[in-house]
Amino acid sequence: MNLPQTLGEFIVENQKDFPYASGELSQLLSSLRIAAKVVNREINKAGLADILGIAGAENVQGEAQMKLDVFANDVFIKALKARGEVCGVASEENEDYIAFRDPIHSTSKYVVLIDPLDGSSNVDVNVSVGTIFSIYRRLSEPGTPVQLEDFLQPGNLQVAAGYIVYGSSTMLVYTTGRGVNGFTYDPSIGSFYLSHPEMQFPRSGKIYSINEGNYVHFPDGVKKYIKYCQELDPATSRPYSSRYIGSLVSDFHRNMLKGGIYIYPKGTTSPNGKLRLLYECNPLAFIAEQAGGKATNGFDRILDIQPNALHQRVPFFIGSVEMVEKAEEFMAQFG
Ligand code: AHM
Ligand code: MG
Repeated sequence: MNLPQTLGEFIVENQKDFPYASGELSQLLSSLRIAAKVVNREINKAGLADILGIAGAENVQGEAQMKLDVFANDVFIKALKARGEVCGVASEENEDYIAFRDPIHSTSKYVVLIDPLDGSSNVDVNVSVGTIFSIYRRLSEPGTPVQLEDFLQPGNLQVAAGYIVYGSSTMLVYTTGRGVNGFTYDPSIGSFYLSHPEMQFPRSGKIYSINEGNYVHFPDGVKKYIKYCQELDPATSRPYSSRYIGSLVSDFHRNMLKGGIYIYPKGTTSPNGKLRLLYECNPLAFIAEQAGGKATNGFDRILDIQPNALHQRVPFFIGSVEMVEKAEEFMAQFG
C-alpha cells in the first residue's frame, strides 16, 4: 500500500535541501501543526458548548470555559513558547506583541504573527473558520529582547506563511517560498496528509467575493468592478457567481481552488477597510503569489507595504491574477 506523505515528513523533506537549514523552521512549523490539532478538536466540539456549558461558564469538570478565539490564541502561543525557535509573537488577540524571555529563547531567531481564529463569529453557526500565520527572521540580535521592528517587516521578507481552515475537513496550507502545499487532516489517525501538492490559482475565475451589503460605502472603482462582474458577456463567462462566506480563510481557499477574487475595500468599518496587514493580508498574499495569484491594495503590491503598526488595516484585493488586474484597472480609472 502506498501511504501518502504526512505533513511532518513533508516539512523535514522540504527543509533539508535549504542551504544552511538548521531544522529550526521545521520545529516551528511542527509546533503550529500540533496547536492546530488541539484547536481543531475544540472547534469540532463547539456545537456541544450549549449542552456542556458555554464560554464564560464552567464546564462539567468545573474548569472555566474560554471563548474559542481566546482558547486558540492561548494554544498557539503556548505551543510556540514551549520550544526555542520563536522569540516573540504578535496576535490579533493581543494589543501588544509578546516577548518570550526564557533561557531557551536566548538564541531564537524567528517571530510569528498570527490570527488564531479568524472569522470566529462563524463558529456559532457551524461555518468554517481559520487560523492564519506569518513567520519572519528577527532583525534584532538573538539574545537581546525582541523589538517592535522585528514584527513590522514588509511581507516580502516572510520566511513562511500559512493557514488552517477548519471546514468540512480541516486543512493546513503553507509556503516557505517554494510553492504552496495543502494537507488534509485525518482525525481518526491524528495526522495531516499531503492532499493538494503544488497548489495553483487558476489565472482567471468566475467567482467574486465581497460583502455587497456595504456597496454604498465602496469606492467608485469597486462599485464599477462589481457591475462588471454582473454584466452579461458569455465570452468571459460573465455574469460571475457571488460567493461570500464572511470567513476570510474559507473564501480565499475556495477561490484558490476554483478561481476567483476576494475584495475587502476601504470605506466600510474604517478608512482602510477591515483586514489587518500583518497577520491576515501578508500571509495570504505570500501564499497567493506562490500559487500564481496576485494580492494588492487596489493599486500596490501588498507584500511591498512597509508596516507602521501591529494592527494596521489595508484594503485587500486577492485572487486569480487576471481578475485582480481587472479590478485594478477600475481602481486606476475611478479610484
Ligand atoms: P475577524 O478577524 O474579527 O474575525 O474579522 C475578519 C473577518 C474575515 O474572516 C472576513 O472575511 C471578514 O471579517 C468579514 O467581514 P464583514 O462581516 O464586514 O464582511
Ligand atoms: Mg481576523
